[in-house]
Formats: sequence, structure tokens, C-alpha cells
Amino acid sequence: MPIDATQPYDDANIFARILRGELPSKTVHEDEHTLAFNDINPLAPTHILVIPKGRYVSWDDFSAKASDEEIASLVRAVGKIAREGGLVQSGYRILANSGLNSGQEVPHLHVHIFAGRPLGPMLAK
Ligand code: DGP
Repeated sequence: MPIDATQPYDDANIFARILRGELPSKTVHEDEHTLAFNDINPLAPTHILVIPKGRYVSWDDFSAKASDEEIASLVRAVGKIAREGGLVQSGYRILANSGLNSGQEVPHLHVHIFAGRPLGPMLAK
């Protein structure tokens, strides 16, 4: 069920539970403001989720309310993960679903990193 990007933050969401250590995940990167882990249902050979540690529902919420430090941390983490994972030469795609039409399912901002095969057209027509 897609979520509404303007809804209040729900502390029971799956990524909040991962951040609290209540659910397992395979950590790929962690710093003060950002966590990255493998997607549970990978759609490409590499499929990583990068999330802020702060309570942000969506890209809209994050871009409006996060500090410059939090935003820089997330953007730099994406680049670092790709470089350290050897993804730069072959290429990768980043994607953040935000709100109803995007199909966002988990109401905590996450940036997908896809890589490891040709990723096809950007969107289904
Ligand atoms: P989106 O549709 O953009 O909201 O993507 C949500 C992603 O979250 C989807 O690719 C599957 C992933 N996901 C859902 N539940 C879990 C979980 O418990 N652990 C991990 N690692 N990923 C999850």
C-alpha cells in the first residue's frame, strides 16, 4: 500500500525498527547520520538502501527539515558506497520513491542503489 508523503512519522515503521536494532539487516555503511543496508528483496545483483537516522517520512520531509549535515551525510554516503563497492565504472542507478504515485511503501526516507546489470529503461511506459 503506497504511503502518503505528508503523513506524520510512524515510529513503528520497519526502518525505524532496523535503526533501533529490533530487526536484523546487513549493514553496508554507517556514520553519525546515515545507515545503509541490503534490500531484503533485491531487484538487481546490488540493491542497497541508504537511510537517514533521523525521523523523516519522505524525500519531501527530509529536504524540507533535515540539517545540511544530515543531507550531506546521506548524499556522500551514496557516493562512497558506490565507489567502495566498485560500482562507478559499470554504473549504477539511485532512486527515491516519495509518496502515493511513486509507490513508496516504507514511510521512512530511503534511497535505493541498484547496480550489477544493465538496468533497463528508467520507467515503464
Ligand atoms: P519503496 O517501495 O521505495 O518504499 O521500497 C521499500 C523497500 O524496502 C523494498 O525494496 C523492500 C525493502 N524492505 C522492506 N522491508 C524490509 C526489511 O525488513 N528489511 C530490508 N532490508 N529491506 C526491506
